[in-house]
Amino acid sequence: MFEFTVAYRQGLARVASFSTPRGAVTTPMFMPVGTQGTVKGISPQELLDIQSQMILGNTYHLMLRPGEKLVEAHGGLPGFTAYPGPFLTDSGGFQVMSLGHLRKITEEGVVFKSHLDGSMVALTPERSIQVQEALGADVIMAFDECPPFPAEREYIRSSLERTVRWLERCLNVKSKPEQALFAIVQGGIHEDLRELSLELTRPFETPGFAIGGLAVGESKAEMFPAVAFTAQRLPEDKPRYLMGVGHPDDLVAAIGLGVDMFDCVYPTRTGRFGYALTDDGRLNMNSSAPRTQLEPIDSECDCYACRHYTRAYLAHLLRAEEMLAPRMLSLHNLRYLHRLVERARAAIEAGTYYEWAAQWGQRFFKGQV
Ligand code: PRF
Ligand code: ZN
Repeated sequence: MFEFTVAYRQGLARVASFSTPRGAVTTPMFMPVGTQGTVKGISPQELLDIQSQMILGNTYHLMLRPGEKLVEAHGGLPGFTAYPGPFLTDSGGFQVMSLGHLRKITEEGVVFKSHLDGSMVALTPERSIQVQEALGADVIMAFDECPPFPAEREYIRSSLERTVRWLERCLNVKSKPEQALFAIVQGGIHEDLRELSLELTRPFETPGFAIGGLAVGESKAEMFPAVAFTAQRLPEDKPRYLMGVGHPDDLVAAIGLGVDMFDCVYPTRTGRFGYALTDDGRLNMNSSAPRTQLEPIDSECDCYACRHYTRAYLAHLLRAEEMLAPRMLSLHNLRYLHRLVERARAAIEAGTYYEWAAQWGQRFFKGQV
C-alpha cells in the first residue's frame, strides 16, 4: 500500500503510479477540491466521467459543519459523498489562516473563531488527525502552519520548526494504517529555510511530501525557484504534492520540476465566474464574442459541455443566470486540467516533455490578453 512506482522519467519530470486503499492513481495528477464534501456543482458520476482520480476534502470545513461524527456515521467521505474513489483531506491549519478569525497560535495549536457561528474552536495536531481519521480519506495531511506572505524570516523559521514538532505529534497519534500521512515542507521563498525544513522533515520518511507555504501572494518569479529547490531535495521514490497550485501554466512548469500532485479551487471558481480554460488561454464567456460562436469551447475537449453545447448556448445560459452555465464551465475546466496532465504524462513517456511544454506555453500565452 502507498507504493509510489515511477514508470517513466524525463529530466526532473516523472510519470508514476501511487496505490491507495481505494485504488491506484497515476501522476502527475490534478485533484478537484471538494471543500464541503462536494466539488461545487459537479456530481460524483461527472467526476468519474472526466476521469478525476482523487478528490480533496477539508478538515476545517467538515469539522465545523456537519461535524466529522456525521461523516463517520456514513462510513467516511466515500459513503457521505457517494464518490467511490480515493480522497485526500487537508489538515485545517491553512484554512484556519485564510478563513477563520484566528485568535491565537501557540505550541499547543490554534484557537479560532468559527466563520459560521462565531464560536471558539481549537485545532491541534491531535485533533486534526482525529478528525481526518473520522473523515476516512486515503491520504491525510500533517497539521502545519502556513505563514502569510510576506512574513519575517525569523517568524517563518520558528513556525517551520513548530510545524515539524506538530508533524511528530500527528504521527504519534495516527492510528489507521490504511491512511497515508503526508508531511508538509514550509520555509516560504527562502532557500536556507526550505533547506532547514527539508532536513528536519525528511527523516520522518512519510509516504509522501507536500510543498506548502507557496502560492500565498508571492510572484511566480519568487515561487518557482522555491518549488525547484524543494522538489529536487525531496525523495525520488515518494510523491511530491504542491499544495493549492492549479493554474494551467503553473502545472506545466511544476511538472517539469518534478512535482506529482496538485489541487486548486481555480478551475471550479473561475468556471463559476464564467471563464473557460483552453490551450489559447482563458476564454471570457461573459464577453460579447462567444454569444454568436457556434463552435464548442474547445473542439479537442471530450467533456459533456464540449460534446453537446456551442459557446453561444453556454454564453446565453450565463447571461440568463441559469445554473447549468457555472456547472458546465466548472466541468469543462476540471476536464481541461485532467487532459492537460494526461498530455503531460504522454509527453514524459515519449521523452518530449520540455519541447511539448514550451509549445503549449507559447500558444497559451499568445491567447491571453
Ligand atoms: N498547508 C496546508 N494546506 C495548504 C497550504 C499549506 O501550506 C497551501 C499553500 N498554498 C494550500 N493549502 N496544510
Ligand atoms: Zn470541455
